[in-house]
Amino acid sequence: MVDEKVLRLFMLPDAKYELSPYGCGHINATYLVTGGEKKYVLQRINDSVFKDVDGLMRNVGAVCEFNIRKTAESGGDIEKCLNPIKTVDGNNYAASGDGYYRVYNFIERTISLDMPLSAEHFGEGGGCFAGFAKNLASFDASTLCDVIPGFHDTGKRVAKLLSSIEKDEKNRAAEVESLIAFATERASAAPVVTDGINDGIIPLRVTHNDTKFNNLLFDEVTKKPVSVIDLDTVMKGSLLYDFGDAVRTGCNAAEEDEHDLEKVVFRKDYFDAVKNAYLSVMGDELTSEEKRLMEFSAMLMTYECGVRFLTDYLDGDVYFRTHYECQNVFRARTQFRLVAEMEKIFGKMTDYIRR
Ligand code: ADP
Ligand code: GN1
Ligand code: MG
Repeated sequence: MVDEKVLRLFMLPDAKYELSPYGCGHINATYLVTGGEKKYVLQRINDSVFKDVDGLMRNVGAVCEFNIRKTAESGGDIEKCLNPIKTVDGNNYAASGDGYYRVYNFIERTISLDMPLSAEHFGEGGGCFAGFAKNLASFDASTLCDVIPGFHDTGKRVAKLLSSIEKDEKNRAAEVESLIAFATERASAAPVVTDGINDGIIPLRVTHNDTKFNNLLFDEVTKKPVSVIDLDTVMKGSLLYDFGDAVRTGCNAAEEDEHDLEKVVFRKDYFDAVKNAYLSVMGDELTSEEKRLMEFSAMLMTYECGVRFLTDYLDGDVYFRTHYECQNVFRARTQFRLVAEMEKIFGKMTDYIRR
């Protein structure tokens, strides 16, 4: 647990603040800060995941500022925008002891949800992510640093899995043979989106890159989406990454680490709702190749996430926060089952290979 003295490094009104662990992200350590007139969110930035904390916080600062300006221009409520609180030195993060910390305004009267409440609700959430991409369309992407190079380069993710299988440092590969087989059978489809980018038929845009459902905040009463959060991975990317990753969490009827695979049902009505929402916001800008690959991207991003969970299990659970032994195996199993369910509706991933 972090010491609340770290808060003195930030420009916060004097008060006797208290910290309590908050949210259920897999990467940063998040604390709710209470005791003052306003609440805040303190995060210890995971610097083994984000090697360039300074570059990361420059991205976050610039994107937040841009988003606040756009929101104000369109008459929106800027209190609902994520906004890093300055340190006493005028920075937007502070180094303290063994780590790096930042403080955000707490977005009041909101909740986060791991799953949408209905197909229509998922459409609204997906539309909010699409609106975020649209809002940032005029942001100069060349000013953003690649916080995690190749973050959604699925081919590279598969290559990393193969190398972890080869090393098998924790002697775990034999236990997960069927998952490894599932991953390798589909490996040839991994580069479809990156190939499209390299061929110039899929455009690069400023994208969020981590559009899981609990990276949205909802009004606690109306349950309407009010904010996009977790801006750590905002970089140049394909909108297919954002669409596909949103489908991964929003269309699964079960938890990300569900143990009972029978419960892992792909909700096609949720998919239709989110696809329509994306098309209504971004439809005019999408190329025909992007439209062709919307179903595929849902399978690809779910597959990629399964590959990453499986790799992390083989590496000894060093990347994603786990709460019990083998959680990464359950996470990978669920992702792969969801891919298999999608393949029944959309056709095999490998059917989408163009070249
Ligand atoms: P991680 O990268 O670990 O996923 P997030 O930035 O997504 O971290 O934060 C984790 C959780 O904390 C979110 O899912 C949300 O519930 C909550 N949260 C984060 N920032 C805020 C905020 N500014 N206001 C309210 N809740 C927040
Ligand atoms: C992580 O930070 P969080 O929990 O929102 C991960 C995503 C994965 C997701 C899987 C920076 O997201 O890429 O899709 O877990 N974020 C990072 O649940 O690796
Ligand atoms: Mg998060």
